[in-house]
Amino acid sequence: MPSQNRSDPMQALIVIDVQKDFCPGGALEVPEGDLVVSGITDLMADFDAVILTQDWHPAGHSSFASAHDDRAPYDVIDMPYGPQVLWPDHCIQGSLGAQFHEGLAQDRADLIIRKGYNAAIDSYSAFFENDHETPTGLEGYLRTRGIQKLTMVGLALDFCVNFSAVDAAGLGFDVTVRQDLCRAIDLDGSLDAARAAMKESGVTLV
Ligand code: VGL
Ligand code: ZN
Repeated sequence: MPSQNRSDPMQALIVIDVQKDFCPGGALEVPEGDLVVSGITDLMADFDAVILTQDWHPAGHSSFASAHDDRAPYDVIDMPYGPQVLWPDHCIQGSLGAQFHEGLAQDRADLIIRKGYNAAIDSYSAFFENDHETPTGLEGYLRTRGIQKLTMVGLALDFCVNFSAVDAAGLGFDVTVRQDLCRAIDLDGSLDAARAAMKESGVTLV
């Protein structure tokens, strides 16, 4: 339920990247990604605030394998900010695949925060780009609204949900991840590593 009492902490639902390209048939499909959509829409009524993130890359983004000579999707390269998985082209600004899944009640969102718009750097987290220091502005938004408790759901559990949850916990937010409303890509043990990283950061996994 939304907070009844003024002294109750404001609670936000953070919905990560529920976009067509991350659903079956999309450019970077997450297995069963579409199965979380109706449950997420149903959950929105229980929160004081609903925030959606949208992966939003310019064409030719440096996280795309196609932007590098002799590289294939899922190769890992060294970028100035650390290792970077190379992805198929996905969530290109303005494209159909960048749109939210049609079952997601996007009208319920107070805020839609886009990320990954800088060509030279990827941004898995809703809080910081992959250099772990360039902010997206979401922290300031939450703090100025007095929101301290976050529940995260969406795609993909082992990438953008994981990085968002770990960063939020590191910033001092109280973070719960609803795994039943997430799905993972699971590259080379990335799901187990993500679960361990979230637990280690103090994220509550349910
Ligand atoms: C994501 C890979 C690349 C995600 C976004 O939403 O988890 N993964 N861009
Ligand atoms: Zn992306």
